[in-house]
Amino acid sequence: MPLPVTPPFLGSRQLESPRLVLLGVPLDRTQYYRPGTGLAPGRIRLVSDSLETYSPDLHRDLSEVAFTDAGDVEVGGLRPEAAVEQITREATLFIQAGAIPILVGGEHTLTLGGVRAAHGQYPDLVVLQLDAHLDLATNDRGMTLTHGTVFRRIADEIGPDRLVQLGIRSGTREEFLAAGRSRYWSAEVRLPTPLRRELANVPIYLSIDIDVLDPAVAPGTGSPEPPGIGFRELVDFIYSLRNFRIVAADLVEVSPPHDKSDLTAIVAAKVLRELILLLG
Ligand SMILES: [Mn+2]
Repeated sequence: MPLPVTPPFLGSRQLESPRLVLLGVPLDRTQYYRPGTGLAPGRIRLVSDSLETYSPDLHRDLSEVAFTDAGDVEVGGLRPEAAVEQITREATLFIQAGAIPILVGGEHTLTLGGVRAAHGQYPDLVVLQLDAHLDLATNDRGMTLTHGTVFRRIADEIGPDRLVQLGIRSGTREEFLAAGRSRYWSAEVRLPTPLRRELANVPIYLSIDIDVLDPAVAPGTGSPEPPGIGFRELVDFIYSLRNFRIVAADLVEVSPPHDKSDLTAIVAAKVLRELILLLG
């Protein structure tokens, strides 16, 4: 079972059968330029207390949502492959119990665990990735599973036609060639109307890399990539998924040691609040 944490995320209640479960995943193994994402789950929980439980955009309060912070997945000291197996096991338990897990990273590598858990239950799963980077490398400094290769591994497992990549503005020539096989990719954070219709009744895994935002908005991340969208655009996109079947989600790559005045952690906490309220 996950480790208990103090304090839990804003508005968390201990419930028999929660609809939404937050799981911290302090995985921080493959970030070579500047590590720090392992500290994010704790920091995001801590700063979430500075927010209100009520969203004026959604007219909804966390007290009206069956939401539990279940603590952290124990990934300390594990290699990425073993950590991903641990994440898959724990996320699967919650999905089988009828809950929507929201994984809070940690590095983007953890998404493979969340996707495996969701794909095990929903074979027609589509992964919707919001990210500055394609993360489609076949190999990253000799390693096959890192936050730079994770969507290549996901495409290998569920099929590239099950991957939608938005906000993209960075990758190698080879990664952009690989992105040509994805269901869709765009620099914009927007779904064309025909694709929106196609995805309307499909189970969706939503993965939000905080670096999809402009580094001016979210400086505390491992691989900042100017330019990028603003906070308003990100939450409006999330609201636009209101009628979609989101079965699992994650928010990754916040790096507290590189943050300014906890700004990125607060942005992440507010994105999570809106996502929890929307899905609840
Ligand atoms: Mn990423």
